Amino acid sequence: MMKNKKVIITGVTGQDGSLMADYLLKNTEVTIIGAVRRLSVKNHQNIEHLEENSRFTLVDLDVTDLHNIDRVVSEHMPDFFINFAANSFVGSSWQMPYNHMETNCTAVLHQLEAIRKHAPHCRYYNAGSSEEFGDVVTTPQSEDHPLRPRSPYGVSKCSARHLVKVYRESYSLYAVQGWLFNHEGVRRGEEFVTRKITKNAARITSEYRSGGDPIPLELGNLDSQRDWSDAEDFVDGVWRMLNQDKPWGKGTRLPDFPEESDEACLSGYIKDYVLSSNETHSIREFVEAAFRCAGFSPEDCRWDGEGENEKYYYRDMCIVKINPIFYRPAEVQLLLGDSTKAREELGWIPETNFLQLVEKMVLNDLDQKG
Ligand code: GDR
Repeated sequence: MMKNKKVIITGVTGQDGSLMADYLLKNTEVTIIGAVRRLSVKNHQNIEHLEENSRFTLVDLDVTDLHNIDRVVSEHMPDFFINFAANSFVGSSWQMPYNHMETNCTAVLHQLEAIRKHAPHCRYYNAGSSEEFGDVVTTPQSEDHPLRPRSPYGVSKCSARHLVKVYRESYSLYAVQGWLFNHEGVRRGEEFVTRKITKNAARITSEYRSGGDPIPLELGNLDSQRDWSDAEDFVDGVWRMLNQDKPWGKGTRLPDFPEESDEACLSGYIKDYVLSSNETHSIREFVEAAFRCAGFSPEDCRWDGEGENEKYYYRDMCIVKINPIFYRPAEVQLLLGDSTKAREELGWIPETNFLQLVEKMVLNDLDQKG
């Protein structure tokens, strides 16, 4: 049934976009149109392995260019449009708030308009974020938690969410925006705290083993807590959100879906879902787990000092210290998701837990060093 379906994926060179392409090529028969922003230096390392695949093509697309989006949608007439293009680094959103609003929100409006005009049958997914919950009032956070963003990034994602909902309800589009809690992996950008830690744990290990005197890793707030998952688990959840009328497994089909479902009818039934591991860990715990995986025995590691002077030692060697430039003007201190609905209604089952994720990332980075 999926054989002649076309899927546009924006942000296809990034972690989530490239994993989505891998997932769809492996598990479905769709063809993929990967949308890439033209850059003077090519950044295709995450999709190089797909470039010979006959079901995978590339198209130039800048999501902030309304006319460009309009043309790509009207020429390709996609069946699915998955928007992973975003400025996803929360920390930069205080320095470039306009860019965050334009890339993460106005661009979503361009996409919804193009779909409404040219391809109203197209199912649309926009990447939402746990950052929309922000200054949380209840823990854990499920779909019912209010939107209380703490950063321009969070505001941009909340605004996009309202647009997606309005277009779904006004024009009967199948348009959804999941709340994705933090999701990581070996393709994660190095500015995000998990990859920064695993890369530096690998660097420090290699320098220490070769008798050097490694420069410590510098971090900001060690006490914020995040609900981390494997991004590979999340692309499966996103595809389930785009196919809520599918019987995903025994007892997982939404009970009140209409038997004969056309898009207009479906749009009244579809929902936005939270994807999360349902566990939370501090940055400090991630640091400890990463160095343990890299071979530093926990008995020989210790935290010492307080606030900006806090340091992490392996024996008498400082391996982590604080640099206040990594503090944010406003912090989301605690995130803990509740993805019960996605698990029960979409049959979504994440496979990788926190420690497996840390280990996978550290081993990959050690391997690249070796
Ligand atoms: P986040 O991810 O902001 O949660 O957004 P990030 O990894 O950047 O920060 C997580 C937490 O770590 C603290 N922190 C540091 N963060 C970075 N980047 N660098 C540091 O040196 C550092 N030290 C401490 C941060 O203050 C924060 O509390 C991610 C992104 O992928 C978003 O796009 C996505 O929407 C959300 O996850 C869900």
